Amino acid sequence: MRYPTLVLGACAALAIALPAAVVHTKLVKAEPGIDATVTEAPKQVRLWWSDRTEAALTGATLLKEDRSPVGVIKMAETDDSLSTAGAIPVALAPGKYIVMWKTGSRDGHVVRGSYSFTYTPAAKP
Ligand SMILES: [Cu+2]
Repeated sequence: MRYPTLVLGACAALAIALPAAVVHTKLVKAEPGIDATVTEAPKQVRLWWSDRTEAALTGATLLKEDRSPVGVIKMAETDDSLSTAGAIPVALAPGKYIVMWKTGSRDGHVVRGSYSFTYTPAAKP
């Protein structure tokens, strides 16, 4: 019997032992929301994960749409074991922002990703 030739990294090998969804932590929800438009300047970023994460391995950087840095968001644990949150260190001007995040997966790998949101103040009457 012949087996298909596969090139397996450590990650893929683990994915065979465990369902792939279990291996790597995913971002499931965020506040400000993923691709959301908010009318009040957000003061913190809160991220909800598919698995418990180590706050020490979790962090985020806020960027402007042109990818210039706005500030580092220091993530800490919350009362919800599946979420972390951190303060936005500056008052945000209206515009589109990118949250670049990283966290640790159960298999020890660092997972990174990003999402964007837009801050558009409500029109004054
Ligand atoms: Cu992995």
